[in-house]
Order: sequence, then structure tokens, then C-alpha cells
Amino acid sequence: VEASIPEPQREAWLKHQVSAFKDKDGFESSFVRHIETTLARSMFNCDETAAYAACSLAFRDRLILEWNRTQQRQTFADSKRVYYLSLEFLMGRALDNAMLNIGQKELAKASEAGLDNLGFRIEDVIQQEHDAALGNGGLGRLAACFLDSLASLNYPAWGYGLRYRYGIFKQEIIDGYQVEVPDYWLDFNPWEFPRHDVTVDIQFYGYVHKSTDENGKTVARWEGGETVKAVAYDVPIPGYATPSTNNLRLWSSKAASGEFDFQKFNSGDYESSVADQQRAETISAVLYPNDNLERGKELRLKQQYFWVAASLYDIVRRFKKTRRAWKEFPDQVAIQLNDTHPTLAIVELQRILVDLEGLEWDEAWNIVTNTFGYTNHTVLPEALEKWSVPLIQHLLPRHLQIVYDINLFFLQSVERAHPGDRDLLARVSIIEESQPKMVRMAYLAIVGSHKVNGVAELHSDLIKTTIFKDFVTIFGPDKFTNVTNGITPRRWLHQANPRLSDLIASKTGTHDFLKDLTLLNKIELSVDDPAFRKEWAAIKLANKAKLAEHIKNTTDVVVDPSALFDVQVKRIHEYKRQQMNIFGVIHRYLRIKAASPEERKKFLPRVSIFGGKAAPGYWMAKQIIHLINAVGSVVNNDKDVGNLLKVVFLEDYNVSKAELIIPASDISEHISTAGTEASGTSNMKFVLNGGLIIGTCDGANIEITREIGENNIFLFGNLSEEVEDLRHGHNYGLHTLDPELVQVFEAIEKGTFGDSKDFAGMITAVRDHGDYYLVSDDFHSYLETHDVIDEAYRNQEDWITKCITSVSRMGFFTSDRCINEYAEGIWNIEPLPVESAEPEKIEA
Ligand code: CJB
Repeated sequence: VEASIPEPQREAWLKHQVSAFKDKDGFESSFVRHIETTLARSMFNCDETAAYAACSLAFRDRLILEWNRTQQRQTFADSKRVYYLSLEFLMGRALDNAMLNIGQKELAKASEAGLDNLGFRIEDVIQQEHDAALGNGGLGRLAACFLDSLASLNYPAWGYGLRYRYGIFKQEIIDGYQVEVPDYWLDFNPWEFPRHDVTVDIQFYGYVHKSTDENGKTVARWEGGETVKAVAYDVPIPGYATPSTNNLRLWSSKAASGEFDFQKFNSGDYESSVADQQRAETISAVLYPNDNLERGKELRLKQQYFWVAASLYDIVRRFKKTRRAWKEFPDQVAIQLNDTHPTLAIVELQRILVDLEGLEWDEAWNIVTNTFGYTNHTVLPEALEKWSVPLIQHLLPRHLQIVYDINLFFLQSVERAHPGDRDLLARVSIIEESQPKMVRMAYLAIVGSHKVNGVAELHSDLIKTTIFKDFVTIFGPDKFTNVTNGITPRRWLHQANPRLSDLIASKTGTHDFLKDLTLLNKIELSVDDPAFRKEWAAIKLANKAKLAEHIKNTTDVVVDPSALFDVQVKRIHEYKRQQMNIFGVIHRYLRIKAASPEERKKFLPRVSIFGGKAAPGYWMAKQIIHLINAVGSVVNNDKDVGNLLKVVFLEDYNVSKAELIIPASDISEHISTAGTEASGTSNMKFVLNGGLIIGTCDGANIEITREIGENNIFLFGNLSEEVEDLRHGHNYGLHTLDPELVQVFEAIEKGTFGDSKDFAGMITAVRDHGDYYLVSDDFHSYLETHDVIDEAYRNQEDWITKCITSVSRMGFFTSDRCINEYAEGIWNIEPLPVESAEPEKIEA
């Protein structure tokens, strides 16, 4: 409050109110001003990078004005906010999205005006931006889509995350192998605002001092140890067609003592003072590159506590300014835990309330459990977080005591409700009695939250009947709920596929479907309109040609845009079964080779496109990448094959590449072993862009089928109910390998694709080690379904009908629908619209 300008001086301020550019002339003027002042360049020294920078700064000015208004409005209204805590935000590029959401892209791109008039093509300028890649895959991208929807729907919401200096590594393919290169993305980032005045001191290590206060109550104090400073960086998140601009606050770590320790410096120990500085900065230095895998590293736990403690301090500070009673905290604050990574927030809030604010345990716990919601994203055992008790004891001694107390009170309540059931107590204990003892983070998250949700119907059912079954018995079924994932149509339709978006708008009358995706259903009426169908097909072909160009430029492989493009792009993981895909490709290759020249004419030309990163330590995943590349180099150069089959692996799959690849797909692969892919979200993106999918009955594939109709999707394979029995059978030697898969293995082992030793692990996993992911069990059905796809694709008229019909029925999968479900069912928050500073704004 002291920082605000006194009444008499405000008039001068109001006279100089800053406003953003309003027309083409204003945009050009802002652009040139940024080139010449902010960037210290000129018309004689302005390349595309500078043009990107100036264009971004011009749009950023607008954004930040809206951001200020939104934040003022939210503070003034004092209504409930939601805080989305996620270790990953896979944002991708910001400029194009900002132009579209603000609704002023037209100003920048109009011919003879804007960038064009200044000598640049908007497409090239957009390409200059480095992706913000602070995430691994689906979980991080979901967080980014949610931020877009929260702002677009005017919900008062903040994201909290870490400002990694290095995002997910850049992938290079060298001689067919993945090589990881650091992703230093912060050289020039106009989309963040450092807040050097917003800092929090975060404590680690030390000990707990217990004493008795004047009322005889025991008080615990966490003392000693070391301190690291968290510095806030704010990223404005624009809503679509609304001035609401929310905040993503990312924390960066710094040594608490400032530049370096002067004590040490003056005593001649310069090196170690700099080393302390570097050690502190290490906390937010790098994103852990694992997807669906936890490795229990101390630095990762440090990251988690650092981020959680800084965020909670910030949230609590904001709440305390309202001078409300503590019991009102859950009426003002909802915190969503994106997976178990932020689970320590539960313990930290309890510590703040009990140790620092002096609340009674039960009162505090009531506030805590009413504040948090927990989203589970996986049932894979290797991905469920557990932290060793000695590690937590060392790093966060007071938190470990609180975890033990939470567990004690929880187990006492279980014992009261289920007397004498010792097995149940052991099963649900937050502490696993192993050597060393482990804290089961998912259990802690369930016990400390009022709602737990899965991310697709099947997944939400599975968590209730398998990994969290006992907790349904204890808390009742209502604590568990489903919110099927979604995607933002702004980025994944309008931005990635502008021509398709405009074609749809020509039939629905407006671009309103970008705000209410169910309006897509109107295009079903045009499914027989010849002009519409023709343009539809032309757009797909143009998108494929653009991808073919990229393939040529990056891999030297020439592909025919009229071939069927078969795409699998996602993290490389055994459960996602890229190995099954490449085995299928090999099988097709063998069939082509065995065919006579006459028979060969009957094959439908195909391009198999792969992309995705393997965790650097995931040996099998890297072997899969190597096999794909090895198959590509043989097949693509085989004269017998020609255009009938091409195999490409696209390097460094990321959000901006996804925007290029997804609109160019005919068929995409979502072929996880049933019951393993919690939801999947790229399946939704592909269908929304007029591609069909082949998939197992897993995750959101099931709901996509329900929405678009089973004639419009190619399902195959065993069901999740069958998986357990099949695995059981394998372990008892009842496993006879699929004969077509045997042929594939023989070809690999003969050295068809180079030294077979390089691929032995992938074969033994299936043949000798129990085929955990059921590749052999599903292989025949997979091949058969691909033959069905070939036939379906030959009938282009039917194919286009399927595509149009599917798109028209995809309304359910907008992340706007998810966010409304979370808001109503979990967070209990309402939208808070902001009036625009610029009422005359233009729609995209
Ligand atoms: N997911 O991306 C990750 N990383 C994990 O560690 C665990 C799960 C994915 O989350 C997505 C968003 O909910 C899901 O669509 C996807 O199935 C799941 O694997």
C-alpha cells in the first residue's frame, strides 16, 4: 500500500495513461520504436531475429497492459482464485498465440501493412522463436492448454512452476542414434518479466527444535541449515477474445547471500563463494527429462520443495493481505496438484498453519484438505513417486515429522472405521515399511486433498479399482472423480491449421467454435457439399506437402504427399509401443519384397513418420529409435520398394513441430497396451485436424470413439480387462509368439537392418522376458487393422466423409470443457470477466 501514489498526484498519472497500438500504423510505429530503442538497431541492421524481437515487444506491450488490468480487477474483486501447481509447462511458442488471442494478428500480417510493409513475412518471423519447452510430454502440455482455457474463460487463476535454465534437451539423430544437446532457451525471452522484488528465502537441511510455550503447548521450530533465494519471473497468459490475462509465475533459484559471500571473498576464498552461488542456481537449472518415470534424485526433491515453498509463501502472503480469518482460506484459495510432484505443498501448508501461525492441528488440517485437489496421470508403477525417509529427514526434517503425524492420525481413523484390519493399515500407510522406508507421495496426496481425479474415464475407473482401491473403501467413492483431458482449439486448430479453421468458419458463419467447440457440429450439415469437400481435401494435401518439404530439408528423404501419411509422434516408451509400429513396418517391407512386380502395384503407398524423445537413461527406448532409423535407411533406398514405403524419424519433436506434423496426418497411432495410457491428448489433436486414428481401447481413445462413432476410428487389440490374464499366461510359458512377428524377428536377426546385436534387447523383451506390453498378443490384430486402413483410404470419398464427420463431433475435447468441470466439481470458482481497455478490438 505504501508504494501507491497519493491521491493528488494521480491526476498526472491518469493524464499519461499508456495505451497499446490500435491500428496498423500504431503497430508499425511500435515495431520501429522497439527496433530503434529497446533493441538499439536500425533499418540498416534488422534481420528476422530482430524483427521477431520487435514484433514480440510490440505485442507484449499490449499484453502487459491487459495483464495489469486483470490483476487489479482480481485483487479488487477479492474472489476465489485457483492455483495450478505444475513442475512442467510445455508452452511452445508465444508470439503467434499472443497475436491470435489478442485478436490482432491481422494488423501484423495484412499485406501492404504491418510486417509486410516493413519488409518481413509473418511466417518467417514466427519461426524465429525458440519453443519454451519446460516439460516432457502430455502432462506438461496439458498444463499449458489449461492455462489457455483458464484465461479464455476469465477464471482468476495463476500457474506456478520452475523457471528451468535448460528445458527438455534438444534431440539430434546422429548415425541413427539419439544424441542429447542442452536446450538453453533464455538468451532472449521477451515473454517473461523478472520480479527481482518478489523473492522468498527457502530453507533446507537443519534440525527441529521443540519447546513448550507459556500455555504448555509444544512448539516445533525448524532451525539451521541453509537458505536459497527464490526469484519470481512472471509470464503473461492471454485469454482468447477476452482481455483477461492471467499469470504464470516461475521461480528461479539464487544464492541467498546475493552475488557471493563477501565474508569468504574477503578472506581469500573466492572460489568457494562462487561455488555456493552456483550450487544455489543448480536447483532451477534443469528439467528432469523423464516421462512416466521417477528416479528419486535428491536434486529433484530439492526442486520440488523449493518451488512448492516459494509458491505457498506467495499464496499465503496474498491471502493474509485480505485480513480474513484462516478458516476462510479454502473459500479464497484452491490449489490443484498436477500429479504428485507438488505433494509437499500439503505438508508445507500444514507446517505454516501449525508452526508459524499457531493454529491447532485439526483446524489446520481441515483447511489444508479443503484447499487441495490432486490429479493422477498414470498407473504405471515406475512413475509413482516415493521418496526415501532418510532423504526427507536430511533435507526437510520438520516436514518428515509432519508426514508421520499426518499418517498417524490417518491410520487411527482407518483403525476406528475398520477395527482389527492390520493388512489394510499396512496397505494404505503413507509410509512403506521397506528398507529404507519410503514415503508414498500419491497416498499423501489423496489423504491431504478433498478430490482426486483421473484424466479419462477408463483411467479414473482403473485408479479406483486398482492402485487406490483401498482409499475408495476408506473415503467413499465421491472423493474420486473423472475429468477427461482436453486440448485448446486456439493453438491446436486455429494456429496449427489456419486454413482448416477458416474453412470451418465459412460454414459455421464465425470463428465462435474456437470459444464453444461444440459448434463444430454445424459442419456435419455440409458433409455432402462438393465444394466444401474439395477444399477440405486440398487443405490436407497442402499440409502434407508442407510436411514433405520439412522431411526433405531435415532428412533428405523425398516423400510423395499423396501417399498415406501414418504418424506416431510422442515420447518413446515401451508402453506406447513404437516397437510394435516399427515391427509392423518391417512386416510390410517383407511383404513388398516378397511380392511380384505385378502384385506390388496393389500396395498403397505409405509414409511411416515417427518422432519423439527417449529419456537419456532409457536404454530400450533409445534402441527403438535406432531400429526405426536403421529400417528407414534400408527401406528408403530399396529400389524394389520405391514410393510404396518410406520410413522417417523426425528429429527433436516438440510443440512447434507438432503444429506442423499433426495437420498433415492421415492416420496416427495411439496404440498403447490397454490400460497403460491414462488419456493421451495428441489423439484429440489429430482427429480435430481431420486425421483418423488407429488405436487400442485405452485412455481417451474410448471416449473419442463414443463421440465420433466406431465407424470413424480403427480400434484393435486386447482390452484392459484381458491384460492381467495374458501377462500371467506369459509367465507360465503359455506364450506362443505370433508367426508374423517371428518372421520380423528373423529378418532383424539375419542382419537386414544392420548388426542385429543392436536390436537384441527389443526382441528378447518380447520373446524371452514375458512380453510385458503384449506386443505379440496384439500384433496380428494390429496388422489386420492396417490392411483395413489401406482399403478405407483407397475410397477417398468415404475417407473424407469420415474425417469431416469426426471433426464435427470433437467438441467435447476442448480444454474449456475440462476447466469448467474442474471449476465446478473441484475448485468451486466462478469466472470474473474483465472489461477491455480496448473495446474496439478486432476478432481473429
Ligand atoms: N503423463 O506426460 C505424462 N507424464 C507422466 O509422468 C505421467 C503421465 C501423461 O499425462 C497426460 C495428461 O494427463 C496423459 O494424457 C497421458 O496419458 C499421460 O501419459
